[in-house]
Amino acid sequence: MICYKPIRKYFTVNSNCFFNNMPCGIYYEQKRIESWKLFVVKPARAVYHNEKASMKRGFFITFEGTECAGKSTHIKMLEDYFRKENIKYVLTREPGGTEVGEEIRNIVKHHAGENPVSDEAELLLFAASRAQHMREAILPALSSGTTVICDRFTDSTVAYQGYARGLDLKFISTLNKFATMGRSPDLTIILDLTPEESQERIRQRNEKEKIHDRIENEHVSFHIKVRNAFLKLADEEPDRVKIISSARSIEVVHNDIVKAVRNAVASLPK
Ligand code: Z5A
Repeated sequence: MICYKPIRKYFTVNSNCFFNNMPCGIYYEQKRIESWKLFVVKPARAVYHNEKASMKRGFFITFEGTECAGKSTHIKMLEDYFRKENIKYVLTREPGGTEVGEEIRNIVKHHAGENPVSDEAELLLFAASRAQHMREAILPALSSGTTVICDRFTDSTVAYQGYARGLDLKFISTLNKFATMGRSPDLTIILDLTPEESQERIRQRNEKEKIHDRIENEHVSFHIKVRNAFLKLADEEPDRVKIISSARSIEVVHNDIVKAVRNAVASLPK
């Protein structure tokens, strides 16, 4: 039952145990006492499924971008590609992806009561949706070896609540780690559009259907901050985050997305 499998400076104990249907590994810090040739282990932290604790590992892709950047369009096309290639995947979104998350989604997107949702409450609502989503849907899928495509994730919180609303970035980073149990995407595709292009697509969409959307209704300066934040995130983490211009034909954008996915899968440690 105890499998002492040295992983860098950790031992994994009980790596086959489950908690709330999720594979769970407990890592112990290892200290070697030379003269006795003994290992003294001390509990360090519990880590639910992650790549160190499991043999199977699904690929985790997130899509980000400003309003109307084409996420839904391109996620659909990527689904078609995965189906053709017989790649097992699940599609999900944030906020949402679970019953609890979908209820939260309705509040953060459409709350129109007399008293507005505060910025702080909004941040915590996104985090609550994510925490539920990770435990109930994303981690179990990844641990079964299924690819997960998620429409928006932690980078949206950094861009919207952090850079655009001005909430504390360090706190957001801690909150994101807490909600995700430290699991970050393997690949994040940011579909990039200038705010003007984005506003034009919103205008065209609104001609067909206009629904009250709190965040979409923010001033253009807010959306400029969001876009700049996404560009900065790509600059900071070039291995994970890829910017793909969405101001080109749908087919050209799709081909770039497929290339980015194939490259990222190929570069995963085996
Ligand atoms: N949010 C947050 O603040 N913090 C967080 O932590 C998280 C989210 C997770 C979710 O809204 C909101 O929550 C979002 C951020 C915030 N709000 N904002 N703003 P959502 O999920 O409902 O909405 P969205 O993510 O912004 O997506 P969207 O508006 O539905 O757009 P999209 O999916 O990116 O675009 P689309 O529907 O695929 O395309 C829009 C139109 O453009 C459509 O007519 C297409 O045919 C057209 N299109 C797409 N690609 C092209 C190209 N290449 N050429 C021409 N036309 C194109």
